[in-house]
Amino acid sequence: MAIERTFAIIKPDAVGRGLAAEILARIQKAGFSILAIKSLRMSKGEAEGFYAVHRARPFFGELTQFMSSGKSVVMVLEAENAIGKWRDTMGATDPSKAAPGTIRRDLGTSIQNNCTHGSDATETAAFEIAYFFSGHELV
Ligand code: FUP
Repeated sequence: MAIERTFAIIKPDAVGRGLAAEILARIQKAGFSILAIKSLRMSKGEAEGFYAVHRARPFFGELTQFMSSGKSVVMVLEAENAIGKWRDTMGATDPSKAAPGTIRRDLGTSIQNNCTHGSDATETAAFEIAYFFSGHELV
């Protein structure tokens, strides 16, 4: 299997609860290389652009409000099968349905406040990485 890149976020709920280091430790333990990392607070507009695919969904307003409510940590992770591997490490979107030992199950508190984001396909990973990182940050 080829080395792949995925885009990950430690969301404002997790950063606000002091869980960034715990999540970074799980990322390292799972065997990812962190190719790029930075901390930022998204504007509402940036969150809307990032989640544009969900524009028509009823939770879009609340989701983008939440994502712009505080600092996030955004990252590019590299590993074999990084996209699937990171989604497995995070667990299902709803923490109450996520498998034991996953980040969302262990640390998430609701569907919205589920601590982390991960790309769901090659094309979305490319879009999401380019949304937050320039080429010179990825060498
Ligand atoms: P995921 O790929 O697991 O992040 O899940 P989705 O792409 O389906 O949803 C994106 C984000 O929307 C989730 F992380 C949380 C939020 N969401 C809600 O707030 N309410 C919902 O009913 C579904 C998703």
